[in-house]
Amino acid sequence: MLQRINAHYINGSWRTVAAPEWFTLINPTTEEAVSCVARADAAMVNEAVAAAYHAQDSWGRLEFTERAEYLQSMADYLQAHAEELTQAITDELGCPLWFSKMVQVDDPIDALAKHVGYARALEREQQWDARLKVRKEPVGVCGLITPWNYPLHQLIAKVAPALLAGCTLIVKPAEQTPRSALLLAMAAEAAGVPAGVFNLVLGCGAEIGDILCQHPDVDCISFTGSTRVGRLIQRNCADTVKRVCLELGGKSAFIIGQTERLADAVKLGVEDVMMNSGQTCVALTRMLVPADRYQEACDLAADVAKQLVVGDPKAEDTFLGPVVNQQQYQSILQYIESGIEDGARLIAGGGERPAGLSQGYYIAPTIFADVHNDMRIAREEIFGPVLCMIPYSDEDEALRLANDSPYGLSGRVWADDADERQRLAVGIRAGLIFTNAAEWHNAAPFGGFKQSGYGRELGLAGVEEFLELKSIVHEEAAHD
Ligand code: TXE
Repeated sequence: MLQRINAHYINGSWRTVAAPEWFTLINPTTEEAVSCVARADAAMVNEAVAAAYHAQDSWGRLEFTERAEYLQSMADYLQAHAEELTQAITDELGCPLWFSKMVQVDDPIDALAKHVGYARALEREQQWDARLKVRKEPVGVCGLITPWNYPLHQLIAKVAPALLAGCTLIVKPAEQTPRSALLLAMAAEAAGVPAGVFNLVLGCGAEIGDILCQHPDVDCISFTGSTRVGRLIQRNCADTVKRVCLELGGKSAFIIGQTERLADAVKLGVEDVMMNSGQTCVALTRMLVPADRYQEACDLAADVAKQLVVGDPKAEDTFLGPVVNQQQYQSILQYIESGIEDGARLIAGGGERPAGLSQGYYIAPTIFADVHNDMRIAREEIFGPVLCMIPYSDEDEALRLANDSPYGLSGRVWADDADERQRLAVGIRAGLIFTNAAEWHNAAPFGGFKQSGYGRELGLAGVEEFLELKSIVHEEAAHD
C-alpha cells in the first residue's frame, strides 16, 4: 500500500493540491515504491511567496534573541522526534540507522541549537562614529532549495540562519527526501513561528525553482546541489538581481604528508569517502600520498575498503547502505567504467553488487590506484563510494595536484609535524580544511572556493549571508 503525501505548509496552515501530479519514492534498499508525493502547483508556490512577503516586515522587526527562542523550540521538537526522523531518513536515503541517528539527525539538531547562541553575538545596530550608524537587516524573502544527501542538515544549515536573521522562507527540499522537511515544518508550527514566516512546498526542482528564481518578491535564493543546477539558478536569478548563495560539488583532496601513522591516516581517509555511500559533498575523494609510500598506502586502503560491511541499513554492523536511487547507481557505475577505460587500476570493489545482496542500489567500496589527476574519475564529482589514490613527489607537487581541480570545497591534511600541516592547510584553495583526525565542527563557516560555489553556511558567517547592512549617515552628531 503506497503512502500518499499531499501536504504543503503555507501561511501557517497545511494545504493539499486538489488534482495533483504525483512523484513516486522508491526505497533504495528494496527498490520498491513506498510513497507518492503530490507536487505543488504554480499557484501554490506563488501563494507561498505572497505569504512570506506579507510576513516579512513584522518578523524582521523582532530582536535576534526573540527569534532565537523560536529556534530553540524547533530544536526541542526535532529532538523529541529524533527517532522518527532517523527512520525516515534511512528509508528514503538508504544510509545505516546508526549513521542516520548520529550524523543525519543529532548533528543538525545540534547545529540548530548553536544558532540560538549566535543571537547574543549579533548586534542590530552599531555606532561607528558620531555620524554613522550601521544596521543589520534581513535580506527579505528567501527561497531555500536543498538536496537529498544530508536532508535535515542541508535544511537546517539554511533555515536556522535565515530565520535568525529575520528572513521569511519558502523551503523546497529534494524530491527524494521530503519527510525531514515535513517534520521541520511541523517543528515551526509547534514552535508557534508566525504564519507566513516558514513555508514548505514539495515538488519538482525545475518547476518550483524557476518560479522562485524569477519572482520579483523573492530577494534571495540559497541553493545546495549540483554545479549544473547551480549555474542555471545563477542565470535565472540575474534578471531580478537576487542575492544568491550556492553550495555545489567538490572533488576534495586528502594530502598525507610525513607521518608515522600512515595506517591511521589511510583508514580515516577511506572511511571518510565511503560513509553515506560516498554521497557527501565534502568527501575526500582524492588521496594524495608520498610516492615512496604509495604502494604501502594502496595496500592499506584496499584492506580497509574490503573490511567495510555493505548491506542492510538496519543491521548494526553495516557501514554502507545502497546509494539513493537508480539514476545515481547508473551514473556511479559509468564512472567506474571510465576509470578502468582510462587505465586506472582497481584495487578494491569495482561496482558489482556485493555477494549476498540480490536487490538494492548497492555499490562495493571502490578504490582505484595509478590514477592521474587528469582522468575523469579524478576531476568530476562521482558522488559514490569511489576513492582515487594519487602519488606525489614533494610538497609543491602535492599542493599543485590538490588545487588542480575546478572545485574547492574542502580538504584534509595529515602530517606529524605542525609546520608541515599548517603549510599544507594554508596551501589548499578550499573553504574547509581538516587537519589529522579532526572532526566536523558545527560552527565552522562552510562553503566553497572556485566552482564549489559561494556564500557560507553555519557559524556567525552563515547568518551574515542572510543580512543586509544599512548605513544611516546623520548630518551631525547622532542623536539618542
Ligand atoms: O542534484 P540537483 P541531483 C551533485 C552530485 C550528484 C549530482 C546530481 O554530484 O551526483 O549533483 O544530484 C533542485 N532549479 N550533488 O540531480 O538536481 C532539486 O529539486 C532549481 C551535490 O539530485 O542539483 C533538489 O532540491 N532547483 C550536492 C536540488 O535542486 C532545482 C548534493 C538538488 O538537485 C532545479 C546533491 C532547477 N532547475 C547533489 N533542478 C552537494 N553539494 O552536497 C533541480 N533542482
